[in-house]
Amino acid sequence: MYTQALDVMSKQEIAADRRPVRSADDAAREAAFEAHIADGGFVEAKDWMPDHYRKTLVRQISQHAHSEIVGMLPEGNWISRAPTLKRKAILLAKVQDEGGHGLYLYAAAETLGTSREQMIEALHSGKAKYSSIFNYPTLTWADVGAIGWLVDGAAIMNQVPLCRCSYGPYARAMIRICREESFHQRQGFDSLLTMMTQGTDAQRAMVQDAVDRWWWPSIMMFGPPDDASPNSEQSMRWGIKRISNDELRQKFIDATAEQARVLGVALPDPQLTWNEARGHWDFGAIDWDEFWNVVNGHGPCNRERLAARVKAADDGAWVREAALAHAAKQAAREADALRAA
Ligand code: BYC
Repeated sequence: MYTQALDVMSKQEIAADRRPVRSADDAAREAAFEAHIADGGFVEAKDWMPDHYRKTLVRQISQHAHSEIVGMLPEGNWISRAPTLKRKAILLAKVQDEGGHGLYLYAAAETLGTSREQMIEALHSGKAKYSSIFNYPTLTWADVGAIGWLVDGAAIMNQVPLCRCSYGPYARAMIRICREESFHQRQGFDSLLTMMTQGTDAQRAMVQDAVDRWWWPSIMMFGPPDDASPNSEQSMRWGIKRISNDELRQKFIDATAEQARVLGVALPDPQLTWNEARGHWDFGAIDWDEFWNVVNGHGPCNRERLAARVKAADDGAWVREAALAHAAKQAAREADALRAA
């Protein structure tokens, strides 16, 4: 049996995991696994895999699932206040999509031997992380557009390479998710463009204010710089991550700087300039203290977000209990019918 541990490995465990393997059989399996991955091969749920590969995937996929579910909250806050029926229908569909993404991802993580309950418990107890970005508040309607444009835009940049992740169930979930994320990004851009081109001065100022607040947190979504990213080297070697945090961040900034021009908004970075020699946009220093502060639970909305998830789980407990009782009754009835036949 594989271990079902959800916890991130401690440094000692990781070191232990990398000690010379115990038996010749294990060594051969590990070598075959590494060669299969190096050859571009995929891994399926029933295949043998090193324990650390399994744990890394459970960590990343469950955190990704939590991000989708917690990510419903900032935008959900605006469903009842959307300015038109069209925008309300779009927002409802988007938030519902995020819930669906969470479910695909929890299901993908379950194929690795962890349970939904374990993952939810890790989120509620604060043991598991979720994306830093969802700990910022949505103060105006323009924040909904800015989330679509910037947050979903960053998410797509990060998630398209995950469609080629070496773990098959995660890669397949990501293909479907990315299709929907691209609609999410476009609706955000469209909403902001409408306000910028057809709106009032006050609406244009509201868009600029939202962009000012979401820009830096969005580029932090890609995670710490490569030289401060403890998981990257191994995850890249195992084909879990295909492109590094910094490379993805640069690709996102390059694409977004051009889109900002079309929108007519300024990105809040005086050092953002096109570098002809590099063929990329240069950008200013990221405030990594702010990032770690938010990741470690001290962002503007961390408490509120977690409390909302815990309350939703508590409020929904009776539904889960009723569904289980109903399923047990039905199973008993079917067993009786079988015995009688
Ligand atoms: N926020 O070694 P690193 C969405 C943690 S949902 C919080 O580089 P890794 C959407 C990291 O977990 C988008 N924590 O890690 C939904 C690690 O801590 P642990 C969510 C972060 O895993 C609704 C430590 O920092 N996307 O789009 O190699 C509405 C060191 O980092 C963050 C995903 O989850 C962060 N931003 O790389 C709208 C994508 N960044 O776990 C939109 C899948 C880093 O060692 N995940 N940390 O304690 C990934 O691609 C990778 O996990 C990351 C980090 C690039 C995020």
